[in-house]
Amino acid sequence: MTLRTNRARRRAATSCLLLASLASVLLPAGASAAPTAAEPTSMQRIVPAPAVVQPNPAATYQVGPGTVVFTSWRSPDALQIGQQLAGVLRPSTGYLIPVIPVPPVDRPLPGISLTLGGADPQVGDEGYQLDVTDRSVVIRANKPAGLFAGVQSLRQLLPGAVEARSRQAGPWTVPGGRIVDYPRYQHRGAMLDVARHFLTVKDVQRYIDQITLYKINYLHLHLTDEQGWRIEIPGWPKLTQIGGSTQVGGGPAGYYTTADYRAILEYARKRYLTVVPEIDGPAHSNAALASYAELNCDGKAQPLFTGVGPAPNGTLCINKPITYKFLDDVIGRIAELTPGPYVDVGGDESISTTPADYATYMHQVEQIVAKHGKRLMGWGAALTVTNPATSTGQFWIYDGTEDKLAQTTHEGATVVMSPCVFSYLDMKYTPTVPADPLGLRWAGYIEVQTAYSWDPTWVLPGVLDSAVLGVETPLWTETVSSVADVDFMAFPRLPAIAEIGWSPLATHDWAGFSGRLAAQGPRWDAMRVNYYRSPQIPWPAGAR
Ligand code: TNX
Repeated sequence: MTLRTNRARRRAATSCLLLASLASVLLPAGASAAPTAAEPTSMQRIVPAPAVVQPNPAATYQVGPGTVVFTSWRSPDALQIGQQLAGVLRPSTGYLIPVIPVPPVDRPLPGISLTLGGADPQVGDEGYQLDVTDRSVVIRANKPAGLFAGVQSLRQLLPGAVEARSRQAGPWTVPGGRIVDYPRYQHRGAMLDVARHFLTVKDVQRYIDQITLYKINYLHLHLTDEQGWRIEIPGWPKLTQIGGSTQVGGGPAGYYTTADYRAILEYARKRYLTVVPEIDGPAHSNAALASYAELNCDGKAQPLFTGVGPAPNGTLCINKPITYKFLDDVIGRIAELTPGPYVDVGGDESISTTPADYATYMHQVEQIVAKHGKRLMGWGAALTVTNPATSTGQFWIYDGTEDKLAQTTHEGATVVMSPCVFSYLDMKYTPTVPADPLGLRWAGYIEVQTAYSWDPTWVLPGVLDSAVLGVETPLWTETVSSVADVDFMAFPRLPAIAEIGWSPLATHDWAGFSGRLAAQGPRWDAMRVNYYRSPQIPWPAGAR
């Protein structure tokens, strides 16, 4: 990271720390209490906290050798979700767990039922009801996404060992009671930077498995930056041949072929996760400029850049028509491949572009995005110039653009909250954790309690409440180069952000959260997640 960017970012970030101190005043009582050692054993152990939980200590359902998963008749979605659940249960329990579509019944069948339709309307499209008695578990939802969410809760009601891929000792008890659950915000995102260090399709799928367990429903893929171009674009083969050849620190890297990208999209679709592809510009573009000489103002290709921070000349040439032909091809291609509503155009840290040139670039780009039928998403600065009515901004820093960003929400823009001092998963937890070289410091240290101590309603002053779509937690990968690193930086902070996005504000409570988070430890052990054993969390004895 260059000193210049680091210092500028740090200055911009610290004004946010003032807001952080407001958190204790604005959040409900209990939010700053010390962690308790009490490990929740009942239904109250789910992260993110469900909207309504009514435990029934008199009842427990036992998954046994005869347990069957029943799914709604003639619903390929329910069947698929049932098979996913059986895929979790079979290896660890050793049971057969058949998945059987059944017609509607008056009384729950003995077993686990995944039922589409007829749920309380207040649970909407992503919520669910979960009823556990001695005889049955019934998850009922209006839409498949809700059934999927209910299954994630059911997994968390079972002992963590259920996640192991080899046979474990039971019993496989589900605590009794009723849950009625639905999200507070429609957008609960995670961003993965596959440009600074490349992550394979398998690595991304592993992350998808981890984040969807916490009801994350958007995956923002940062596909291009100074150090790498990671997506194949027909007609522009050198983007991946040259731009995809390396990464931070040098050495070989990689890119997604169209088939690879489709594999990510399909894996995400089956987990009710919407992919938001990002093509950053006009800055953060050295990989493209190294691939094609004609994209440079002087017609000379940039050398590849494998350092950290901005490349010396990593900005696209604003006044060359080929820049926009290139963007039309790139954005057109990813719009064609990606089913979700957004194409993200970046727009961050354009320090070497004049405001007029920045506006010229963004105005062209927003027309290209609209032409290809998508909604523009961009880092906060982009919204200082784009049409608010057709744009979604991502708030990340107090760098002078935030007032304008907040203002645009009164003119039709929507916004997603990624405050760097709370939600940046690439920051260190403490001055010494993780050990160098992993983790950055410029936005401060983010221990788990800090990641949990904010709310989307106050983090961007002046924002229109109804324009806040939700939250997103970015993982930048300048220092992150393996799945073990990804695990360590994301867990246990990512579930904190997921809870801020999903759970009603009334459930926000540090003591409760830290206890519920502790219950995830054995689950992550079973999943072989390399999580940070934060001393702030009362992990159960025996957790590795
Ligand atoms: C700022 S957040 C950036 C990224 C870096 C990150 C490192 C944002 C929009 N820009 O390019 O990777 O800091 O923490």
